[in-house]
Amino acid sequence: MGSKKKNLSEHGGIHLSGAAKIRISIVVSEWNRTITGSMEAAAVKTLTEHGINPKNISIRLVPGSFELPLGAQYAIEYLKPDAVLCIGCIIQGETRHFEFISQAVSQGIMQLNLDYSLPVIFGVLTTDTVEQAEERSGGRHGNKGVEAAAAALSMIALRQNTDNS
Ligand code: DLZ
Repeated sequence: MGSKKKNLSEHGGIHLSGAAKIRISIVVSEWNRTITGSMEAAAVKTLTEHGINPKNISIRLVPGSFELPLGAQYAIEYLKPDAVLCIGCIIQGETRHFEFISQAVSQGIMQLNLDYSLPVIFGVLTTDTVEQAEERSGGRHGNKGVEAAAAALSMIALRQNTDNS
């Protein structure tokens, strides 16, 4: 069902000022680490391609996606970033863990966005199978890490443009 219009991987139109001073925190789930590792690497590549200094990118690991919101909150409070990327991969299993974790994580991340008035990006795959997750972390459906980085930069640019208007 994915359409080109919905794919944030095509991120040509981000107009960012002072990229070299922008600070980004990436919080990554260790659960499904092969997949989250590919997303993390793609996110870092996208950020540096847009002029973010690698020294200004901090990466912190949390045990699973459920811990992403608190990991992001620690990053916000201690590292003072301009945006946080939360990267995780939740795969549907036999239990209802999938629904509980997915819902808790998305709500926790949204709450941080509004409480801190800061872009906290939902870079979390929620798939039925490992194969679907692989397809979205460097396979035929792109890489959610690229999209997460592009979304963070777009929101920073939006804030800059809103400040200036
Ligand atoms: C427990 C659990 C399960 C069943 N599945 C996943 C998953 O697919 N992806 C993920 O990121 N984490 C999973 N976890 C771990 C929880 O996110 C969390 O780390 C533990 O419940 C401890 O709070």
